[in-house]
Amino acid sequence: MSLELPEDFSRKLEEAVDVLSSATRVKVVSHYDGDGLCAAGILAKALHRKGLSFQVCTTRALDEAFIGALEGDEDVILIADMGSNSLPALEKLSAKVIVLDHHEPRGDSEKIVHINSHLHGIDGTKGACAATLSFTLATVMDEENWDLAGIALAGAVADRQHPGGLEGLNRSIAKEASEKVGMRVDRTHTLLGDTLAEALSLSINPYVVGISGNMGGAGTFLSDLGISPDMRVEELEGESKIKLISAMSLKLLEQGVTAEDVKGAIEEGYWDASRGTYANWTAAYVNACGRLGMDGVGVAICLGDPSALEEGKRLRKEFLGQVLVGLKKVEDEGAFERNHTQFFYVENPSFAGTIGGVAMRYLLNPDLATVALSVLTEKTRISGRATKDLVGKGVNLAEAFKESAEVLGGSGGGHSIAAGASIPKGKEEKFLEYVDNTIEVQLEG
Ligand SMILES: [Mn+2]
Repeated sequence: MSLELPEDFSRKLEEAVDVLSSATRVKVVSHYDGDGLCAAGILAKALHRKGLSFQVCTTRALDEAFIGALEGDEDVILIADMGSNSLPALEKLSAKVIVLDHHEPRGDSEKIVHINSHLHGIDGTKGACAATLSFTLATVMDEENWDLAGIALAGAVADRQHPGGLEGLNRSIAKEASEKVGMRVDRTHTLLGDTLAEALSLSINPYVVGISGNMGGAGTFLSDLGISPDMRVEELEGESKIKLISAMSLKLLEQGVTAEDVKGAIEEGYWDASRGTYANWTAAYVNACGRLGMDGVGVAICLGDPSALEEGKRLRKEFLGQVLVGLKKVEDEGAFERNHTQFFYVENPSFAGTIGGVAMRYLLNPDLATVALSVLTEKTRISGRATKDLVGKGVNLAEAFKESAEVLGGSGGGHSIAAGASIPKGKEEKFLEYVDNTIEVQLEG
């Protein structure tokens, strides 16, 4: 018994397995973010188990230059978390190309084995990510790969597809994995760290003013509740746990956070029995690796390397430390507001998406889309986040970013709720104006 999938989706996966079974050398290309690295780890493990010769590489962007450089000895190129918007360029490669993507595709291809959740009625913002698509392919290759279900869901968590509960393919995997490999879906708090004070001070989901990024503040908050700041996180149980979560929720309400995000202090947890850890924790470590440019460590964690896991724990603290500095700046200085958007600047573009998403939920105006800009040497990288509410009213950030960036000679895309763009430096003002106007049109439509 395997996953029940739409017939056209199953056919595509079979086609990909056929291509892989006759491959001599495979190149796996994936995105550097948490989901992309989990996808790479799953594909690497599955290819290794098949005894295939392969190489893994990760990238920030799948641009023309990068695609050109893919031409090599490999006869199969397997691209995850990207590719659906680069099909014409990928068609020029001499190798057989397989694409596993969950971003809204611009088209389809005859020549490429193009697997995109959107083409099979599965929403790529909530119902499927690159890691769950890669995992699905891996299970079609071999049932043995079901033990990688925790890595698949770590990808979904890294892409933040889980708040409010899993849907679509993600949910089917969790359900089936509970029978096959003992996965357990429960509810857990989001605190992760050695001591409670440390875990609270590193917390960004939720971001609690006066506590997040503030070890002293976190310690006082705990002491005032009669809980020892030095208590180990795993010892937090019973009454202390209820007391702490209630007090945090109260602080979030005072902070003006929406009821839905207040609930975010408790989230769905996916216990990965094959590894003895929560997929949510794996996601946190792997995500940090990618954000700090240590992509290889992230993939190694997915492959089960214990020393990589230790390194991932250290990198998570470093990553959050930097993200919290950016968030404190937003907390102190706020954002610039336009009619439908609010924007601010972030130095490091690798942190912009995280800072934008957290700032929108816990610090800024929830009625406006959030745009974080990073001005680099030649171009400006932009990351945007919308709320579910805005998307429900017609906002599609991917389209707004794509259209606005292309007019200015840049590029953009992503999802309706989270998008990215790259534009020539100096065109920021124009871009912000176009995005604001486009959203206005979307809201009227
Ligand atoms: Mn992804």
